[in-house]
Amino acid sequence: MTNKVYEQINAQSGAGKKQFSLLIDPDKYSASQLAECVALANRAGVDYIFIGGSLLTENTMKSCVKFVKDHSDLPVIIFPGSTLQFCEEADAMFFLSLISGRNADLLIGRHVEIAPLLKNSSVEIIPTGYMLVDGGRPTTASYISNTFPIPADKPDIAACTAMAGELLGLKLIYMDCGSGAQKPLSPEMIRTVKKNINIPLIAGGGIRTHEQIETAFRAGADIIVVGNVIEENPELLLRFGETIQNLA
Ligand code: 1GP
Repeated sequence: MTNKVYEQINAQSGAGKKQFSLLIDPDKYSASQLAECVALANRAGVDYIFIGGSLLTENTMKSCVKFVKDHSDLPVIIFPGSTLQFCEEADAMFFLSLISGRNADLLIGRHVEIAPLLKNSSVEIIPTGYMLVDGGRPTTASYISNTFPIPADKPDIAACTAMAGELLGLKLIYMDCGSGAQKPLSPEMIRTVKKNINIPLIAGGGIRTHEQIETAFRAGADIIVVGNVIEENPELLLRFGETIQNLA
């Protein structure tokens, strides 16, 4: 197993590069929409393509990963809603531990079940502390994970959780309001977490405008993730890409 993808994330974050990620939920894209979206991602300066979803019903994970790999040179990282979403075609997978919750299954249980398969795979495994933050309404992620998100106005809880994740040896923190959140992470939440950790910070959930992207980066996010809004309007990728280039 190589560490290529993580090394890229870590080096870019260390250099202060604002990184941009597109999240593709395979259930939400027809074949033609996927083709359009991947072509736009290639042109928009997207850095990574995350693929996965809190609940997939169509069994299209593998074909989606394969399609993206065949049509883009961007690193493809599985962002798994469940261990069923693992597939060998990806470059890397976030090995998520849901550290904002107290559901033992999502902290360590599922990991035990899939560990032997991952050990024998060539997919790069990135140990990631996943933190759900309240984004104004229950999301599929909070419902399916059966966990309470961190309250949006408690940055100190988020910071202590992220610090614990780092001390446990996790390599990344992914802080997320969940797909389709009403409100994205507050700048204060991002700033407080970032100030207290020395590992890259991914921020996502409910980001819909270039102003929100700018705010998240200025607060200290190393990578921002957009999903939902791109399903509705793929052309926005180009607009967002421009915003991010102008911030650099
Ligand atoms: C969700 O962070 C991602 O896990 C992206 O959220 O779909 O709301 O952009 P959106």
